[in-house]
Amino acid sequence: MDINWYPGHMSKTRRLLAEDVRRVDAVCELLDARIPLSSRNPDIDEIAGDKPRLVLLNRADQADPAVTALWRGYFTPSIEISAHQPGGVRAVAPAVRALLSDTLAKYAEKGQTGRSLKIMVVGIPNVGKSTLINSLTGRRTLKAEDRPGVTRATQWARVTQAAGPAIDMLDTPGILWPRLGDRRTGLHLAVTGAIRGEILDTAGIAAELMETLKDLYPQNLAARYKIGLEGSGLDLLVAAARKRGFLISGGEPDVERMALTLVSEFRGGKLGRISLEKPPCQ
Ligand SMILES: Nc1nc2c(ncn2[C@@H]2O[C@H](COP(=O)(O)OP(=O)(O)OP(=O)(O)O)[C@@H](O)[C@H]2O)c(=O)[nH]1
Ligand SMILES: [Mg+2]
Repeated sequence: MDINWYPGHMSKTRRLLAEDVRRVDAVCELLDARIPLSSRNPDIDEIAGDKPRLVLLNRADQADPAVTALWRGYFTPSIEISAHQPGGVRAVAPAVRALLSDTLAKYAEKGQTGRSLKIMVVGIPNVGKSTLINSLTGRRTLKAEDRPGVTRATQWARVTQAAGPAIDMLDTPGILWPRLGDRRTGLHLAVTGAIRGEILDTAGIAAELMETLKDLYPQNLAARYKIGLEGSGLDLLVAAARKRGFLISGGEPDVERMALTLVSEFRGGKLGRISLEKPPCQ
């Protein structure tokens, strides 16, 4: 995939985060539950250093629940969340307190009962970091939109809890890493919306997505587009375009339009709850 993968400002953000991490007690790493491996920034290990870390498998509402359960066993500690729903983030504060139980015990020993826990929230663009923090604070102070690159600077927000200490959360701009591992990683980041649409070859990506869906979720595909599943991803895209009546002049199928439709319907959950990646060796 030939794209401008690593915007210049990201190395600067990376350096800033490496500074900020010194001032926090722990790091919450947001992954997209549909693509946990592809959405895991390999640079986070270096940025987070030896700080305690909690993996949050976000967009659980869009992922296959059985597969998410496998991922929870793969990453420890980890929890699944749906950041856009207040009820979908209930497990976060207790998990943070459990992660930092030693720190809390130390504060209690020193009589620092009012002291807050400081958490840095990191993850790739558009995974839901700002949305998560807004749901936790119950306020929409952070800008969150369905496109990558919305948050441009770090910002603190305080989460107060009925039980337990306040949690200060640092929202951060989404970051990618300089070298994309393999082609599949790029495909998965593209179809889930972590990479900007206008720099992508949508037809190529949609054809590959068709191919993947045919392997993993054939029933969902057949039910949504009422097509047979013989042929390549591109063949399926053409068949779906015809079925939908997406035609260009001369009666040829409008593959480009169908490609945009498929990606947008996948992102919108119209194909059902789908996980594109399973833990290795399962
Ligand atoms: N369905 C669903 N949508 C979500 C979830 N979490 C976030 N979103 C949506 O994803 C989009 C991106 O959310 P943001 O919070 O702006 O993402 P971000 O990680 O802050 O992105 P950057 O600031 O660009 O790094 C928004 O439209 C959210 O409503 C989730 O768990 N489920
Ligand atoms: Mg953001």
